[in-house]
Amino acid sequence: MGYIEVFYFNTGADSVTFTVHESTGVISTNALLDRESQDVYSFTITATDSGGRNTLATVNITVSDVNDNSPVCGEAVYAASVAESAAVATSVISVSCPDLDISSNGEVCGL
Ligand SMILES: [Ca+2]
Ligand SMILES: [Ca+2]
Repeated sequence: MGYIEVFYFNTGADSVTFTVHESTGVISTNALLDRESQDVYSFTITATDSGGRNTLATVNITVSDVNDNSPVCGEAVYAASVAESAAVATSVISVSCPDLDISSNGEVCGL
């Protein structure tokens, strides 16, 4: 008989965040994720057969972004002055309100 029963174990540094089902190999989250805190996880899976032979594989998981942050302005109040003779389209002040999200979730518009 072959050693057809395989057991999977997560042995990497990020094994607290992800667990691997011992018999199915399905990897699941084990904690809430926050892409703005950590966007990539890497850990090692050990697959062991019932005869004790094993092999390793590296699992890299990227956390995709959701729009869970609002833009944050550098100042609560901006003050500027402009001459009454200013031409149309004269620049007055620039405000910056960056957004921690990425891609379209972090694009700030409407200023
Ligand atoms: Ca956002
Ligand atoms: Ca986000």
